[in-house]
Amino acid sequence: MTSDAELLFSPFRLGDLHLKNRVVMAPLTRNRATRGTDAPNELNAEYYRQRACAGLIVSEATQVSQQGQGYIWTPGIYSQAQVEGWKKVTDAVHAAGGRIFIQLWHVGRISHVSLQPGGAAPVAPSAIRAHGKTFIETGFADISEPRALTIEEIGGVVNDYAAAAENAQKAGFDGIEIHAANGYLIDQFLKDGTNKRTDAYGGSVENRARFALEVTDAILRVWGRGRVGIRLAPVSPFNDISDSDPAKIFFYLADRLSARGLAFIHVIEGATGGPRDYAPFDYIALRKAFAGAYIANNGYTRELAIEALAENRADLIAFGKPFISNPDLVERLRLNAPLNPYDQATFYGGGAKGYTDYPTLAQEAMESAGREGAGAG
Ligand code: 8OZ
Repeated sequence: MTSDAELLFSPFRLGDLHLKNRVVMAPLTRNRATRGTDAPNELNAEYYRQRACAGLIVSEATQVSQQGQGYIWTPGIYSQAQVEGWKKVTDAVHAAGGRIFIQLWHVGRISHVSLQPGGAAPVAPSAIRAHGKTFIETGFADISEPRALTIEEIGGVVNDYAAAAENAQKAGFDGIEIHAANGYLIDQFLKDGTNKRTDAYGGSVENRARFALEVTDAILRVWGRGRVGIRLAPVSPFNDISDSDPAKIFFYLADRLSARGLAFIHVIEGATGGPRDYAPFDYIALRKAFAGAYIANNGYTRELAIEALAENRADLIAFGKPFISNPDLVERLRLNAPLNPYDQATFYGGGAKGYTDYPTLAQEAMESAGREGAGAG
């Protein structure tokens, strides 16, 4: 193995945490929380335990309130049952030698009335409906028309994040990733395609970043800066979102987050799950504008990851889909072994199939030895 490849498997100090390697499991929505309570369960604990080889696991996006939910069977962190469910997950990951942050999520306008408290309209910075579908009990459905949050309500949503951050401590997480990407509530405030407010939360970059920074500060009061990071998607159009000048808002935000000593920014480079060169953006400059660690994400292969670390364009690399189908992804990357293909049909919803039944290399070897044994007999 070349020394360039070794970097991916070398330890890293993230905030005040020691990570055993530079491979991050990206947050992945799987819609397998317990029906009715949205609490994580034993199957979810087993799934995360299997993937504890990652230097850091970022949990699937987890709603901070029922209002923050936009898809069926995604987990929450606002009830006692959810805290207890997540404790099973964190205990399993820690027992297997892993580290896990929870990704805190409010979907804003990307929701459906059937998921909202009292069947109400989803909330957003401005009453602009997203073109697209969400996933509800009966299947895909058009995203509902949102209503604009009042200025008084915004403080309440910030409090929901703070309460969720406290619950995350009770549930035994190692830290928090704030989900500010992919067209959800924080991103909706940041970008001018979705934020048409004329109060202190809209207009200038300072105003559009206000909500993100208030949420960050509320979480920092609970956790301290060594344990908090944020996920950003400067140019991604995912969930019908756009901004007229992404560099302006994201460089401002990076500067303000850097001043707060946040542990990391986790950046989706390009279009989420799509082209990395979707729109021009200087990620190297963004990294330089931020004092903490830079986690790179989106379409990284072993080769791209090794190259990004060797060229000092990132500190850590987050892998998404490869982690779905390869519980032992770190070992496979280390050995440059083939990866199991993933089955897109089992990404969202369902049970163990396509979730906890992907084999490790060792299991594959045992199975083929078993077959050979049977053939010889
Ligand atoms: C896929 C399906 C539903 C939600 C994201 C939380 O993109 C998500 C998500 C992805 O950040």
